[in-house]
Amino acid sequence: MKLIVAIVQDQDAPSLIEDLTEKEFRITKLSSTGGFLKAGNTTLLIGIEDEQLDEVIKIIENNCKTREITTSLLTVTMPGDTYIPYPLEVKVGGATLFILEVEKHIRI
Ligand code: 2BA
Repeated sequence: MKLIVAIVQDQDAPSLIEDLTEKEFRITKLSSTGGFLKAGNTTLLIGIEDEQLDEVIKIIENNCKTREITTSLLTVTMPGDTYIPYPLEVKVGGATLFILEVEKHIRI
């Protein structure tokens, strides 16, 4: 058995969850925040059998898009201690996946 930890963009989460639950996969949805952009994203925990891995990755690929966003995250120091926002282009991935081996899964 495997546990997929999938970090996806909030916009992609509803359709992804719908497609996964339709195929009878079980999911836990967590609200998360990216460390770099400090913006909300969605983390899904998906427990699956080994042979289901390719199918789940395909469903994630079909639902999650890479987007380029402009953020004013960085600041530039100006003379006199003035800070001005510095626009930065960031490509946010369709999904970041961590795939872990599960030693034991118990449902009580
Ligand atoms: P964030 O940390 O908010 O990162 C958003 C995007 O900003 C990243 O997209 C990447 O393009 C860029 N970025 C992140 N850290 C950076 C840095 N130190 N310097 C320059 N650019 C940086 P993705 O790589 O697609 O990541 C999307 C979200 O997935 C991340 O949001 C984070 O929540 C999660 N994530 C990605 N890689 C991770 C990892 N190795 N461990 C844990 N979470 C990860």
